[in-house]
Amino acid sequence: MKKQAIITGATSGIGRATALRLAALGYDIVATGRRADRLETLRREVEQAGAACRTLCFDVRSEEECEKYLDPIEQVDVLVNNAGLAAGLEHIDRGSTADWDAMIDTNVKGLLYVTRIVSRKMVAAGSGHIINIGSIAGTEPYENGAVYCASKHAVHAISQAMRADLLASGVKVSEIRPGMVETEFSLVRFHGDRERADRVYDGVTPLTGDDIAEAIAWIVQLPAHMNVNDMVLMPAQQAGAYYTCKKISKP
Ligand code: NDP
Ligand code: 8X3
Repeated sequence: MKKQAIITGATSGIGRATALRLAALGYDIVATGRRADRLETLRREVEQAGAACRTLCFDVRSEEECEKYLDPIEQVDVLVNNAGLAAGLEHIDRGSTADWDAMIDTNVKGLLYVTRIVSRKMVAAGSGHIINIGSIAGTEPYENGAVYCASKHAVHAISQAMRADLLASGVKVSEIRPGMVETEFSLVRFHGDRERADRVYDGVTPLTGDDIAEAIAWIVQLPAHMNVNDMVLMPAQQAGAYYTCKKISKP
Protein backbone atom coordinates (compact mmCIF):
# COMPACT_ATOMS: atom_id res chain seq x y z
CA MET A 1 0.00 0.00 0.00
CA LYS A 2 1.21 3.53 -0.78
CA LYS A 3 1.95 5.91 2.07
CA GLN A 4 -1.02 8.05 3.08
CA ALA A 5 -1.07 11.66 4.29
CA ILE A 6 -3.93 13.51 5.98
CA ILE A 7 -3.87 17.26 5.48
CA THR A 8 -6.38 19.32 7.44
CA GLY A 9 -7.51 22.61 5.90
CA ALA A 10 -6.59 21.56 2.36
CA THR A 11 -9.13 23.76 0.56
CA SER A 12 -6.78 26.72 0.36
CA GLY A 13 -3.30 28.12 0.91
CA ILE A 14 -0.67 26.03 2.67
CA GLY A 15 -2.89 22.96 3.05
CA ARG A 16 -3.90 22.83 -0.60
CA ALA A 17 -0.30 23.27 -1.76
CA THR A 18 0.83 20.54 0.66
CA ALA A 19 -1.78 18.08 -0.62
CA LEU A 20 -0.56 18.59 -4.19
CA ARG A 21 3.12 18.44 -3.22
CA LEU A 22 2.75 15.23 -1.20
CA ALA A 23 0.71 13.69 -4.03
CA ALA A 24 3.59 14.46 -6.39
CA LEU A 25 5.90 12.77 -3.88
CA GLY A 26 3.86 9.57 -4.12
CA TYR A 27 1.51 9.84 -1.13
CA ASP A 28 -2.17 9.05 -1.31
CA ILE A 29 -4.04 12.02 0.12
CA VAL A 30 -6.84 12.50 2.63
CA ALA A 31 -7.84 16.16 2.34
CA THR A 32 -10.13 17.88 4.82
CA GLY A 33 -11.91 21.23 5.01
CA ARG A 34 -15.39 22.71 5.21
CA ARG A 35 -15.82 23.82 1.57
CA ALA A 36 -17.03 20.82 -0.42
CA ASP A 37 -16.60 22.46 -3.86
CA ARG A 38 -12.94 23.26 -3.14
CA LEU A 39 -12.33 19.72 -1.92
CA GLU A 40 -13.85 18.32 -5.11
CA THR A 41 -11.57 20.51 -7.30
CA LEU A 42 -8.55 19.40 -5.25
CA ARG A 43 -9.56 15.75 -5.53
CA ARG A 44 -9.52 16.00 -9.34
CA GLU A 45 -6.10 17.70 -9.33
CA VAL A 46 -4.57 15.14 -6.95
CA GLU A 47 -5.93 12.29 -9.06
CA GLN A 48 -4.51 13.91 -12.20
CA ALA A 49 -1.15 13.82 -10.41
CA GLY A 50 -1.55 10.04 -10.15
CA ALA A 51 -2.45 9.75 -6.44
CA ALA A 52 -5.63 8.60 -4.75
CA CYS A 53 -7.54 11.32 -2.93
CA ARG A 54 -10.22 10.97 -0.29
CA THR A 55 -11.99 14.17 0.72
CA LEU A 56 -13.59 14.66 4.12
CA CYS A 57 -15.83 17.68 4.49
CA PHE A 58 -16.11 18.58 8.17
CA ASP A 59 -15.35 21.18 10.81
CA VAL A 60 -12.36 20.40 13.05
CA ARG A 61 -14.06 22.35 15.88
CA SER A 62 -16.50 19.45 16.29
CA GLU A 63 -14.98 16.57 18.24
CA GLU A 64 -17.87 14.39 17.09
CA GLU A 65 -17.19 15.11 13.41
CA CYS A 66 -13.44 14.54 13.85
CA GLU A 67 -14.17 11.09 15.31
CA LYS A 68 -16.76 10.27 12.65
CA TYR A 69 -14.55 11.14 9.70
CA LEU A 70 -11.04 10.33 10.92
CA ASP A 71 -11.47 7.29 13.14
CA PRO A 72 -12.33 4.93 10.22
CA ILE A 73 -9.03 5.73 8.45
CA GLU A 74 -6.76 2.76 8.98
CA GLN A 75 -3.33 3.83 7.83
CA VAL A 76 -1.84 7.28 8.38
CA ASP A 77 1.83 7.87 7.65
CA VAL A 78 1.80 11.67 7.77
CA LEU A 79 -0.61 14.10 9.43
CA VAL A 80 -0.30 17.79 8.62
CA ASN A 81 -2.23 19.75 11.26
CA ASN A 82 -2.76 22.85 9.15
CA ALA A 83 -6.43 23.94 9.52
CA GLY A 84 -6.44 27.27 11.28
CA LEU A 85 -7.15 30.95 11.09
CA ALA A 86 -6.74 34.41 12.50
CA ALA A 87 -10.02 36.28 12.99
CA GLY A 88 -9.80 40.03 13.57
CA LEU A 89 -6.88 42.31 14.40
CA GLU A 90 -7.94 44.40 17.37
CA HIS A 91 -6.77 45.67 20.73
CA ILE A 92 -7.92 43.39 23.55
CA ASP A 93 -10.61 45.85 24.78
CA ARG A 94 -12.29 45.76 21.37
CA GLY A 95 -11.96 42.03 20.68
CA SER A 96 -14.93 39.92 19.60
CA THR A 97 -15.85 36.78 21.53
CA ALA A 98 -16.91 35.09 18.28
CA ASP A 99 -13.45 35.71 16.79
CA TRP A 100 -11.70 34.51 19.96
CA ASP A 101 -13.79 31.33 20.06
CA ALA A 102 -13.16 30.62 16.37
CA MET A 103 -9.38 30.87 16.82
CA ILE A 104 -9.14 28.89 20.05
CA ASP A 105 -11.64 26.24 18.96
CA THR A 106 -9.94 25.72 15.57
CA ASN A 107 -6.25 26.34 16.15
CA VAL A 108 -6.01 24.66 19.53
CA LYS A 109 -8.97 22.40 20.26
CA GLY A 110 -9.43 21.25 16.64
CA LEU A 111 -5.74 20.37 16.41
CA LEU A 112 -6.03 18.39 19.66
CA TYR A 113 -9.13 16.46 18.55
CA VAL A 114 -7.52 15.49 15.23
CA THR A 115 -4.20 14.64 16.85
CA ARG A 116 -5.58 12.27 19.47
CA ILE A 117 -7.46 10.20 16.89
CA VAL A 118 -4.57 10.00 14.44
CA SER A 119 -1.77 9.64 16.97
CA ARG A 120 -3.36 6.60 18.59
CA LYS A 121 -3.31 4.90 15.16
CA MET A 122 0.31 5.87 14.65
CA VAL A 123 1.28 4.64 18.12
CA ALA A 124 -0.41 1.30 17.39
CA ALA A 125 1.49 1.08 14.09
CA GLY A 126 4.77 2.13 15.74
CA SER A 127 5.45 4.81 13.11
CA GLY A 128 4.18 8.07 11.66
CA HIS A 129 4.99 11.75 11.38
CA ILE A 130 2.87 14.65 12.63
CA ILE A 131 3.63 18.13 11.32
CA ASN A 132 1.95 21.00 13.13
CA ILE A 133 1.65 24.35 11.39
CA GLY A 134 2.45 26.90 14.07
CA SER A 135 3.53 30.46 13.41
CA ILE A 136 6.11 33.04 14.37
CA ALA A 137 3.15 34.30 16.43
CA GLY A 138 3.78 31.22 18.56
CA THR A 139 6.84 32.86 20.10
CA GLU A 140 6.41 36.56 19.26
CA PRO A 141 3.20 38.07 20.64
CA TYR A 142 2.27 41.28 18.80
CA GLU A 143 -0.13 44.20 19.29
CA ASN A 144 -3.70 43.46 18.16
CA GLY A 145 -3.00 39.73 18.01
CA ALA A 146 -3.41 38.55 21.61
CA VAL A 147 -5.70 35.62 20.96
CA TYR A 148 -4.20 34.47 17.65
CA CYS A 149 -0.74 34.64 19.25
CA ALA A 150 -2.03 32.77 22.31
CA SER A 151 -3.45 30.04 20.07
CA LYS A 152 -0.13 29.64 18.25
CA HIS A 153 1.80 29.72 21.55
CA ALA A 154 -0.44 26.79 22.48
CA VAL A 155 0.45 25.00 19.24
CA HIS A 156 4.14 25.57 20.02
CA ALA A 157 3.76 24.14 23.54
CA ILE A 158 1.63 21.22 22.37
CA SER A 159 4.16 20.37 19.65
CA GLN A 160 7.02 20.21 22.15
CA ALA A 161 5.06 18.21 24.72
CA MET A 162 3.59 15.74 22.23
CA ARG A 163 7.06 15.14 20.79
CA ALA A 164 8.04 13.96 24.26
CA ASP A 165 4.80 11.95 24.68
CA LEU A 166 5.37 10.12 21.41
CA LEU A 167 9.15 9.77 21.65
CA ALA A 168 9.21 6.08 22.53
CA SER A 169 6.50 5.13 20.04
CA GLY A 170 8.41 5.80 16.82
CA VAL A 171 6.15 8.74 15.90
CA LYS A 172 7.96 11.93 14.87
CA VAL A 173 6.58 15.39 15.61
CA SER A 174 7.70 18.50 13.72
CA GLU A 175 6.48 22.06 13.86
CA ILE A 176 6.78 24.59 11.06
CA ARG A 177 6.39 28.21 12.11
CA PRO A 178 6.01 30.51 9.11
CA GLY A 179 6.05 34.28 8.94
CA MET A 180 4.17 36.01 6.15
CA VAL A 181 2.64 33.61 3.61
CA GLU A 182 0.24 34.96 0.98
CA THR A 183 -2.87 32.75 1.14
CA GLU A 184 -6.48 33.48 2.12
CA PHE A 185 -5.18 34.05 5.68
CA SER A 186 -5.47 37.86 5.65
CA LEU A 187 -8.79 37.80 3.77
CA VAL A 188 -10.16 35.58 6.54
CA ARG A 189 -8.52 37.68 9.29
CA PHE A 190 -10.18 40.85 7.90
CA HIS A 191 -13.54 39.12 7.43
CA GLY A 192 -13.53 39.33 3.63
CA ASP A 193 -12.09 42.87 3.23
CA ARG A 194 -9.99 42.22 0.12
CA GLU A 195 -8.40 45.69 -0.05
CA ARG A 196 -7.16 45.51 3.54
CA ALA A 197 -5.94 41.96 3.04
CA ASP A 198 -3.97 42.89 -0.10
CA ARG A 199 -2.31 45.81 1.73
CA VAL A 200 -0.59 43.34 4.10
CA TYR A 201 1.57 42.16 1.20
CA ASP A 202 2.25 45.59 -0.38
CA GLY A 203 5.97 46.03 -0.99
CA VAL A 204 6.88 42.52 0.16
CA THR A 205 7.51 39.31 -1.70
CA PRO A 206 5.79 36.98 0.78
CA LEU A 207 6.21 33.23 1.05
CA THR A 208 3.67 31.12 -0.82
CA GLY A 209 1.82 27.97 0.15
CA ASP A 210 4.15 26.14 -2.26
CA ASP A 211 7.19 27.34 -0.27
CA ILE A 212 5.82 25.80 2.92
CA ALA A 213 4.77 22.64 1.07
CA GLU A 214 8.33 22.28 -0.22
CA ALA A 215 9.63 22.39 3.35
CA ILE A 216 7.10 19.76 4.40
CA ALA A 217 8.13 17.54 1.47
CA TRP A 218 11.77 17.82 2.59
CA ILE A 219 10.94 17.06 6.23
CA VAL A 220 8.98 13.89 5.43
CA GLN A 221 11.80 12.57 3.24
CA LEU A 222 14.46 12.78 5.95
CA PRO A 223 16.00 9.49 7.10
CA ALA A 224 14.29 7.70 9.98
CA HIS A 225 16.94 8.73 12.51
CA MET A 226 16.60 12.44 11.75
CA ASN A 227 13.84 14.92 12.70
CA VAL A 228 13.14 18.61 12.32
CA ASN A 229 11.72 19.68 15.68
CA ASP A 230 11.04 23.32 14.86
CA MET A 231 11.43 25.17 11.57
CA VAL A 232 10.94 28.93 11.24
CA LEU A 233 10.42 30.18 7.68
CA MET A 234 10.09 33.83 6.65
CA PRO A 235 10.27 35.95 3.54
CA ALA A 236 13.74 37.44 3.05
CA GLN A 237 12.15 40.87 3.71
CA GLN A 238 10.95 39.84 7.18
CA ALA A 239 13.08 39.42 10.31
CA GLY A 240 10.31 38.73 12.82
CA ALA A 241 6.76 39.68 13.72
CA TYR A 242 7.83 43.31 14.27
CA TYR A 243 10.31 43.73 11.43
CA THR A 244 9.32 43.82 7.78
CA CYS A 245 11.24 45.82 5.18
CA LYS A 246 8.63 46.99 2.68
CA LYS A 247 9.80 48.32 -0.68
CA ILE A 248 7.09 50.68 -1.83
CA SER A 249 7.87 52.87 -4.84
CA LYS A 250 6.89 56.51 -4.30
CA PRO A 251 4.57 58.08 -6.92
P1 NDP B 1 -6.02 29.82 4.40
O1 NDP B 1 -7.11 30.66 4.94
O2 NDP B 1 -5.66 29.96 2.97
O3 NDP B 1 -6.31 28.28 4.71
C1 NDP B 1 -6.84 27.87 5.94
C2 NDP B 1 -7.39 26.46 5.80
O4 NDP B 1 -7.89 26.04 7.07
C3 NDP B 1 -8.54 26.37 4.80
O5 NDP B 1 -8.39 25.21 4.03
C4 NDP B 1 -9.76 26.26 5.69
O6 NDP B 1 -10.73 25.44 5.05
C5 NDP B 1 -9.20 25.50 6.90
N1 NDP B 1 -10.01 25.70 8.08
C6 NDP B 1 -10.22 26.85 8.78
N2 NDP B 1 -11.09 26.65 9.77
C7 NDP B 1 -11.45 25.34 9.71
C8 NDP B 1 -12.34 24.52 10.46
N3 NDP B 1 -13.03 25.01 11.49
N4 NDP B 1 -12.47 23.21 10.12
C9 NDP B 1 -11.78 22.71 9.08
N5 NDP B 1 -10.93 23.42 8.33
C10 NDP B 1 -10.77 24.73 8.64
O7 NDP B 1 -4.76 30.15 5.32
P2 NDP B 1 -3.28 29.52 5.39
O8 NDP B 1 -3.08 28.48 4.36
O9 NDP B 1 -2.35 30.65 5.46
O10 NDP B 1 -3.35 28.88 6.84
C11 NDP B 1 -2.99 27.54 7.14
C12 NDP B 1 -2.31 27.50 8.50
O11 NDP B 1 -1.10 28.24 8.45
C13 NDP B 1 -3.11 28.11 9.66
O12 NDP B 1 -2.99 27.28 10.79
C14 NDP B 1 -2.43 29.46 9.89
O13 NDP B 1 -2.59 29.90 11.22
C15 NDP B 1 -1.01 29.08 9.57
N6 NDP B 1 -0.12 30.19 9.26
C16 NDP B 1 -0.37 31.03 8.22
C17 NDP B 1 0.50 32.07 7.93
C18 NDP B 1 0.22 33.05 6.84
O14 NDP B 1 0.86 34.15 6.84
N7 NDP B 1 -0.63 32.76 5.88
C19 NDP B 1 1.72 32.25 8.70
C20 NDP B 1 1.88 31.33 9.79
C21 NDP B 1 1.00 30.32 10.04
P3 NDP B 1 -12.33 25.71 5.03
O15 NDP B 1 -12.54 27.19 5.15
O16 NDP B 1 -12.78 25.10 3.73
O17 NDP B 1 -12.82 24.94 6.20
C1 8X3 C 1 0.57 34.26 10.59
C2 8X3 C 1 1.72 35.19 10.56
O1 8X3 C 1 2.68 37.31 11.58
O2 8X3 C 1 0.34 37.36 10.91
O3 8X3 C 1 0.69 33.31 11.59
O4 8X3 C 1 1.01 36.16 12.86
S1 8X3 C 1 1.41 36.57 11.53
